[in-house]
Amino acid sequence: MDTAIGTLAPPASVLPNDRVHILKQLERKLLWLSAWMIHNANHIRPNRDGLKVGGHQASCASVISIMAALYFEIARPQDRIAVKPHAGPVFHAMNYLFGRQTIDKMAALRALGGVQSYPSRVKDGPEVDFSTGSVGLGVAMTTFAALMADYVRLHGFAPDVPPGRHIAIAGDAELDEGNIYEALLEGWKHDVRNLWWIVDYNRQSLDSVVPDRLFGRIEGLFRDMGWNCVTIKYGRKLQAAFAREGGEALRRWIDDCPNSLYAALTFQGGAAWRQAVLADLGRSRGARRIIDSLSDEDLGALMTNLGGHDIETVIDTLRAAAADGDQPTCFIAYTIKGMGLPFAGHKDNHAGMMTKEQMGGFREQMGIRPGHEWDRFEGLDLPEAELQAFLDACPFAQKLTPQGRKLTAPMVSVPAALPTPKVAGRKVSTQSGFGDILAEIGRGQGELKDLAEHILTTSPDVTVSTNLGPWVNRRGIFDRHTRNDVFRDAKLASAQRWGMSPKGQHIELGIAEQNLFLLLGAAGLAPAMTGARVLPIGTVYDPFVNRGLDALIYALYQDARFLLVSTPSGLTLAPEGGQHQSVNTPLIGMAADRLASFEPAHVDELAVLLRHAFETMQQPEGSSVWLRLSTRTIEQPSRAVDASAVVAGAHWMVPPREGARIALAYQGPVAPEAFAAFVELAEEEPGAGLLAITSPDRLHAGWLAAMRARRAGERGALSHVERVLAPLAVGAALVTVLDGHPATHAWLGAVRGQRVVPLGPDRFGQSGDIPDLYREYGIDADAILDACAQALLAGPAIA
Ligand SMILES: Cc1ncc(C[n+]2csc(CCOP(=O)(O)OP(=O)(O)O)c2C)c(N)n1
Ligand SMILES: [Mg+2]
Repeated sequence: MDTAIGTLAPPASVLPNDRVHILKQLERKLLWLSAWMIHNANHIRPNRDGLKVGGHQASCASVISIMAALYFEIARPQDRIAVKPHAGPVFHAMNYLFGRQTIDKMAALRALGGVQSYPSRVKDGPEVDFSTGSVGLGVAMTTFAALMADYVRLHGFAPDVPPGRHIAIAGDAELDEGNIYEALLEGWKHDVRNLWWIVDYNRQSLDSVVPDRLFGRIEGLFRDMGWNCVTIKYGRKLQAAFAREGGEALRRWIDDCPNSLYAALTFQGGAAWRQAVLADLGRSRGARRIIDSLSDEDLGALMTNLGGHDIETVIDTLRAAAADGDQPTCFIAYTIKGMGLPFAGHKDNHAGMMTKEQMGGFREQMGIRPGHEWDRFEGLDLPEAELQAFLDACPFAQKLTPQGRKLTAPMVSVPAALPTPKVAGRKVSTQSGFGDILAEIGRGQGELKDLAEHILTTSPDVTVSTNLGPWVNRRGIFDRHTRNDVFRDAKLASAQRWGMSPKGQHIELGIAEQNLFLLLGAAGLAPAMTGARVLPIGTVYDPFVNRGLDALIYALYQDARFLLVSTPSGLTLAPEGGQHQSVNTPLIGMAADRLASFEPAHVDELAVLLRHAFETMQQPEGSSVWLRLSTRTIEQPSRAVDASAVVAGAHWMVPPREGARIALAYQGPVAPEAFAAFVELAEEEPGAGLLAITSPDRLHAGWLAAMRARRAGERGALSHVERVLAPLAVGAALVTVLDGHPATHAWLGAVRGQRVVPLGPDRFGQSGDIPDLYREYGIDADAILDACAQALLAGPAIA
């Protein structure tokens, strides 16, 4: 029997009707507030610089029902959620409804002190679990956070914190980022659990509508990686229509409709839908009945009733998945970009914004009085008390209560000095020194026990070649399942004894450097995410820091705390050639915020810095640490180093005389060349100094800070580098050398007016041995001496 579509009973939902009604009211509120926040920033707030402020009303609109379903019904306080960057305003509106976001901050969206354009843990506050912005990274990060949650649980850290689910709300175009697939593969290897990715499948990216055939492929990829894949395609109105005579033809028509046509018809509205559908299905009596029974407006509403906009369907689907177990699950929720707004479906709507007139119409449609745009419950048809009671009862509302908010983990004690191998007089590399110290910590004896238990190491398939092997032999590889070392069981000789167990402390990764940094990011956030202190150490070849750079910066942006050990580095890798010889990494270390970068030359300095790293990673005002190491063995001095100077970035091997005309400064494994040159230099210039630079980054940061402090009136502020260089005459020469880009040191001339001659490779490397390459790139002893002579001869003129 024929019935009008509106009277057809849609499929049963588990939600009572009054609850659905409240949810729909709150959805309206989220849609309004997110659009208004962006409108206010662009059209109402004074604009002083003429710059477009921006914001993404369409991206917000497409994900309203998904986020409402998640945050109002499904999410629990212990869940950790990454929100697609362009839905930031929806997220802030949600928190506002929960009573933990202010109007002032929302009114200042994208302005200084306001909520950030994209959710930021550090700047927006603890309600943000994962910062997002560089698309793809926030999604992939949830995989590693899920892995870390298992790690923490299986090690018995933070037993009082209930295990949660890790959830990413992803834009569909995020799935174009390669790092997503790297993470999928790695997640499969580690058998990650309790992970959901909910894809806002609006089939639109920034520029355009995405190709139709793409998603079939992507779904297959997820399944191949052991994920469950659930498509949330049609809403309940459409499902009801499909159940009618002719409904199947209608379903086929929509299924076959190209993404771009569907988007265009959505934008055009009901009359266009009627024309297009009838052109194909006009001869199907049933389909015709369905369509003819509807007004243009109702037909438009029916044809755009996709699953991702039907909150009941979304909730039912997520609930069912939650009950189904802990298998990673990808939800492909069909949506329309800009749903409910005038530019819904238009391919150019990514940065599209409603005009003032459109916004006025939208305000009226939402029942909001002028002047009441920010009122929490304005325009909703329910009593405030009822809405408030609903919000208070949402499980997620407990997230930021005094009990639920901001987990912190106890500090791990670090001994006053780390066990340091007796190396004086021997030829040793900083890389092997690192391996030895870590292996010794790995014994976990006495005061090292606490430290040993909380270190987590990881490496993208360079565990052995970065000297982590001995540590791993002692502490084992982490795996959710115990797996024996087959070689060991068969009594086959191997230096690596790699049994895997839930108690292991090394996470072995495949060769995907972005995954390394995402894992370091997740592990480095473990105190806040899980209440457990983990001291993560990641090793990677220095040049391949570049390969994971965006993920490194992403981890730092969130203030994750970890130790990065990059080794080997530079031309010193001689026979390996230009692709392996890093040149730019010291400059990255200087420019990266929340990362203190060091390059020790000798093992005693390394031991000081390693200890410092374990301390500063845990300090609220500390940072992550990067140690650039080398496989070049060099003779180790017998001396007592000044630990504070090593940490501050430089110490004199040979202090200059007061008023010296020249000093030679070296960094890292070129120390022997600097020493040799210095012996000859000192014969000519007895007052010359020899400076060991352990961190151009710390020197530079300290210098900037001192200058800022002096400008702020703190006249006595003085930085380490200013003190170190003070004995040199004004205008004295400073010849600097490192196995890295010379710009790393060139700025030193600005500190006290020294004439710097900076040496270091500034071109791609090539295969060779150290003598040839150091000569070719001008960092051998002869080149250093030539530079000294040039500097001295030039006198006060330009060297
Ligand atoms: C790494 C990176 N590249 C480019 C951008 C610029 N960008 C921002 S959003 C976007 C497209 C997003 O499309 P989608 O993920 O489908 O989100 P939607 O707005 O459709 O929900 C692009 C290319 C970015 N933020 N990050
Ligand atoms: Mg999209």
